[in-house]
Amino acid sequence: GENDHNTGLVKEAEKSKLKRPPMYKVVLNNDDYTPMDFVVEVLMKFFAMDLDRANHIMFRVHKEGKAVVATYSAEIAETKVAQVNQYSRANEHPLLCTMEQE
Ligand code: TYC
Repeated sequence: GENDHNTGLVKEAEKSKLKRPPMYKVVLNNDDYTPMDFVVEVLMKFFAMDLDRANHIMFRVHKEGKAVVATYSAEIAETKVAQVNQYSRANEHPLLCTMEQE
């Protein structure tokens, strides 16, 4: 930006004001026990995916071990992770959802 020539000199307070909020990847992890249909249901219910997209992401997790489902601000990512893990536990499945800063 216009302050780039001052990058090393501008106050920390001014830099923080200009910085974009950190974004977080919401990750779905594979396991040996959660039924494929339940994973697809979760992706449709909490991430507004249609059936074809949910199946595609589910199989990516199944084959690769994990996959990024979506990227959000910290507060939304935390909410999605909590909702998925609570719903999985309520249905007695070990499905694990995690988040990582981009
Ligand atoms: N591996 C599971 C099975 O064979 C399916 C599965 C897919 C589980 C994705 C978790 O995040 C997951 N039933």
